[in-house]
Amino acid sequence: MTDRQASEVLLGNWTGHSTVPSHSLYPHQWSWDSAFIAIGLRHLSPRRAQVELESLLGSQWADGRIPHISFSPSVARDAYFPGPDFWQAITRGGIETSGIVQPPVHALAVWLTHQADPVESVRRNFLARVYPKLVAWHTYLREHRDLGGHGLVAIVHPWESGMDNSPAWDEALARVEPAPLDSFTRRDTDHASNADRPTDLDYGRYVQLAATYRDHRYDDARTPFAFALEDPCFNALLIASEHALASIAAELSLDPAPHLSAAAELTKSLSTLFTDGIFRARDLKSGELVAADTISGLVPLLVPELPEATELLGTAQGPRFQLGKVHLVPSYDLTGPAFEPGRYWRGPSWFNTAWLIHRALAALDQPTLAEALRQDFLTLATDTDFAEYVDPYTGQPRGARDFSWTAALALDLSC
Ligand code: 2M8
Repeated sequence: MTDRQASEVLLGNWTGHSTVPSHSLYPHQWSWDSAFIAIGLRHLSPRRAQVELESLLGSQWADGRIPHISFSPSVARDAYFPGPDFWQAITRGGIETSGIVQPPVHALAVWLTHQADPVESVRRNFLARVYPKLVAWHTYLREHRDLGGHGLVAIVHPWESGMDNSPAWDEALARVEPAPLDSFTRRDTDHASNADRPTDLDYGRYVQLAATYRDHRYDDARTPFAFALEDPCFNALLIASEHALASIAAELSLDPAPHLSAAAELTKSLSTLFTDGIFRARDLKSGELVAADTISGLVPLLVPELPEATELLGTAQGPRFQLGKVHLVPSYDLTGPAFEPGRYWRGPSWFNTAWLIHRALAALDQPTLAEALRQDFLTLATDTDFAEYVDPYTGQPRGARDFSWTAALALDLSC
């Protein structure tokens, strides 16, 4: 793996103030992509990594939410669906955005970016400028999105999980009346194979859910959410980010205690999602834990001092995910009834989740597993031209190539 190839991908996808995940499939700025991208960019240019995160935070709403897409005015309005005309959301600063969110990995990215070059960070006053925005983001999630009252954040759209067509959402989505298929035009299948993407029926439901939220002006108290689930990955990343905020606060000579206590409370609440050796999403409509094991349920391995860590690590290595025996970490249970090795979040292995699991393994003092995962990651990233995702059995590339977070995280793991 050469750092030069990864750097070229990142430079090619840079737009002047942020990085597109892929010029063809995703030609705007995505929220959690930007966080992962900054984690790699910090090795190329710490300043550019700071700018990436600052520009994302520039699209933050007055209520604190960081929208999942920040639309670029220089890209055709219909280049991506759903585009700005669908979402009808604009910030006070005049930036057009979507109205939903994505997993909160940003504070962790900010902290890692700062650490890459503390002198440049202090010179640009980076932490002091972004800290209040990150606090507002977490406050939005905790105050507006604890829809179940369990002390956990709920997602209200599959896109909010970042794992759009995960089998974990099937049952909840089946209750949603899809928007008529002739009422919108997909653009994703212009750039990627139909077989690698969500189905048209999935899209009809995604559109319906987003339109309902939009039609209620993205008001969390008033929207009749047809889809609301507590996702383990989303909440685990919030916990990891609260720990990062504690480090940032200490660095700024502020009190880290509120962040540590928020992290402790969330960690306790997260335990209520643990069953059968893994974390599962709670469907707030049925009140039940969803009977589908996905990579989301392994991401809590990242949570410091997780009481369930040993059992969870056993599950990662067991038949459902075969950590160390297949490529990276599959997005869904290899033995599950809905497993498809090539379809997006229904089986393929992804580089961002592999990076999260690698980080967890290193923190859990599992050097052999961590190193094997790192080597597999670096080999696959270059062999597949930085693919968006891969078949867990064959390593065959799927989705986009020259994909930004694949290149960024490869750069991070090679340093
Ligand atoms: C994918 O999601 C978008 C919608 O947000 C899409 O399919 O059009 C997901 O993989 C998501 O996790 C990712 O952030 C986004 C951009 O890379 O693409």
